[in-house]
Amino acid sequence: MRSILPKILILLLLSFALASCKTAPPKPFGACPTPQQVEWQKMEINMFCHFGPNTFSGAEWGDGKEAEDLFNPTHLDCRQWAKIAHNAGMGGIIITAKHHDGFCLWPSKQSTHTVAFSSWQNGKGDVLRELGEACSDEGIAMGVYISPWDRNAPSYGTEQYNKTFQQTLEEVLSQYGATGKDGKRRIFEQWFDGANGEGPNGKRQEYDWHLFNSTVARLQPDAVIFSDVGPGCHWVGNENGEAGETCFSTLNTEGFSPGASSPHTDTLNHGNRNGQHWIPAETDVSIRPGWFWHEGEHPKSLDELLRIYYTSVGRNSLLLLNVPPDRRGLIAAEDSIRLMEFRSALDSIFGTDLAQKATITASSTYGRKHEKNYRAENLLDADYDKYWAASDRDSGQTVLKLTFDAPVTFNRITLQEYIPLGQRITHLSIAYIDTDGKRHRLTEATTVGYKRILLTPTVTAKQLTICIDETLAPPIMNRVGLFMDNIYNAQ
Ligand code: FUL
Repeated sequence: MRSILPKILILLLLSFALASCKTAPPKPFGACPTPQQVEWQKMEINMFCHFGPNTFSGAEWGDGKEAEDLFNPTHLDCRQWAKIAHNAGMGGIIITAKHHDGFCLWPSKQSTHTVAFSSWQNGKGDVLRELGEACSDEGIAMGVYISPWDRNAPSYGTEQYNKTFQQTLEEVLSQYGATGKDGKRRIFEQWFDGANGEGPNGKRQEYDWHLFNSTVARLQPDAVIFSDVGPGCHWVGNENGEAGETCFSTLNTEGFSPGASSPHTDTLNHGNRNGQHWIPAETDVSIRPGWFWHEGEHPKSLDELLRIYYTSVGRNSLLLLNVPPDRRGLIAAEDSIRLMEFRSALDSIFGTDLAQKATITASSTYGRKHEKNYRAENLLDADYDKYWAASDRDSGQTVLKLTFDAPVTFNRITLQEYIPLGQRITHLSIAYIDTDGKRHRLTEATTVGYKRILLTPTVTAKQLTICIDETLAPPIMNRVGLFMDNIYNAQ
């Protein structure tokens, strides 16, 4: 008896020690986002504001020869823009600080084609300053579109222009932005247009992208840089609001640059499977036919906006919705009303998550049996950083099963991969068991990424199975949701 007791004690201690020891978290796979890119992706919808001389001339591309006095908003109120964006659930506004006509919405020292040379507010006006203050007050972020293509700059087409453009960036990125709690002005996204036409003297410019990007990184290290090829996020390849059904956030950029030398639009639309860099897609589309406000044009219908939401945010991309202010410098009432309808439709569709009623299990879970860090229940938890991970020894199919005490009726399924650890899923199929106990195939999909929304016929189910059958690495997800959309009827 005496000799056995210590052994039992040791065994007990050992098993206790084993039980309390935690498995190291799963390792990231492939190219992964920076924390800034994760925060950017969580914004989901932002507002684009095309505003400048074109608002007054009716053009889409000004030629750089327009008189400065043409720019003359009668009631500019950036607070109205910021309030509308905020109420529409958008996290930030990106303004065309300088479009292809070269006209600067702030008193730039690099140009004479600016607000300072107009009679608007006696040459003392500054749209960027007003927007920065408005965004700070509304608690939303500010970003800037600054076109490298400049149809006014006399030095365009020479090496000097790259330096002038760098100084232009310096001015904007060091003086403007939304003020954070620390009092610093922040620009959350720098938007670089790839368009590269002729300057005033008929010459084209070889852009020094390295100089431009490094200037942004130096002055606004947290800014996500948009261009056809990133480095922060990339153009989705069209202006219709449509990301590819297969949409990888990874992209191969070697040998490519923005503009004419960018990857094929089809590649931009789908990304590259297991691509070298994490450069997610941004879907830019206008609420109206033009990018700038034009007399006689009207905003898209609610149905069209919902379609765009499903094909952008619902396909692993961020939606940048352009809402152009009019000649008063205000967002027109019909656009603002449409945005509020859009917001309330999204709130009503996604307000009740029916998956919350489920008991959820996974055919495989990472870590030891007793560990709860990676369990399937995390898929129903709102905490972004709680996730389910499949066992790292898993190869082949992993099945998530949602079982309901009382059947649920739905037609939208949202899935989210935990992107800080990479994008892994490349195919899945979904089936359900109806109230009679019959099994039906429901839908299938390729990529998931940050967020995928699957549109299905309306079904009533006792059980739902998500079979993840093709991955680049064992799947890791942080959310599954089920919703009923009674507003947008197309599937
Ligand atoms: C394009 C520009 O040429 C359009 O005018 C618009 O600004 C759009 C967002 O990007 O490349």
